[in-house]
Amino acid sequence: MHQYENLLVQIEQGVMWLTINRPEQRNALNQETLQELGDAFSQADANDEVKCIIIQGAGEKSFAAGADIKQLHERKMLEALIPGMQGLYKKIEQSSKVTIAAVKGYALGGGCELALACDIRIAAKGAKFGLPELNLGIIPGAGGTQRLSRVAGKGRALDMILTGKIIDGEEAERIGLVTYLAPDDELVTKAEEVASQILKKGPVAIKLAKLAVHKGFDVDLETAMLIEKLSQAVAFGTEDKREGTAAFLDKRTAAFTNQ
Ligand code: CO8
Repeated sequence: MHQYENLLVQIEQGVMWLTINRPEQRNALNQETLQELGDAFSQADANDEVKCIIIQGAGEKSFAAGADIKQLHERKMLEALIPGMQGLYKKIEQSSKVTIAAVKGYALGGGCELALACDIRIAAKGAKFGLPELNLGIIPGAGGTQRLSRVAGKGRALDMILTGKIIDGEEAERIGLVTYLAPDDELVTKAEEVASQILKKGPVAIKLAKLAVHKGFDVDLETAMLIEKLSQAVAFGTEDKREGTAAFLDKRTAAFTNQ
């Protein structure tokens, strides 16, 4: 695994921990950090040892305070058309590994959008979520206008985007922006607990379940059901399916092999 400038990477028992490490800049996501995140995801996807990726921010104050405004200030119109942050977050959403955002402190703008691109969001009670891009004369451009609407509803997304208000972890849980809430000092434990459930599952079934949910969400119901059925047919052809069902009948823990 590469050594990065702005990202700490640790692999422990099937979990890759990615820690955005620019705490003095509130973990603002500059181009270098985004590139490192992309590289770490490529490495994770190619590594069978990794089943789950947990993203967190270094320090107590921030998960990620969004795109680096110093760099945004210099960016020209056509540069907004490159895949950039939106492309990276698509890659994260489409990762074959389960992704968890463990949010403490600020998750603003591109930081909130990064959490939204993950499969599961866990927040400390004191976390602060917001999409304040309109204050800067721009709009959420890394999936925020779409993913927030999808998890919290169009009305709440419009409210958060148009007012730029910042909500705490409890409010984020109430509106469905986060899945789990934890006391500030138990965030890591909660993330480990959720990851431990995922580690017991077969990697092929994880990939297929993610594919069916994510791809199915954006198409009509009939097509979505077909995606589910075809994904299930693939699962039925795997050794993991034979092992999982046999283990249940033998009253033992399944030993999945990713085949
Ligand atoms: N970018 C650059 N630097 C930042 C950022 C940021 N997003 N956030 C904080 N910093 C820096 C500050 O400039 C400051 O630096 P310095 O010490 O050198 O002056 C340092 O971090 C500490 O910041 P504060 O003193 O402000 O710390 P506080 O704890 O008082 O406040 C906040 C923390 C509330 C997070 C505050 O810093 C803040 O409001 N930050 C900006 C949040 C924001 O507006 N985020 C949205 C950015 S835009 C975006 O994400 C767009 C994504 C889509 C892009 C698509 C492009 C095509």
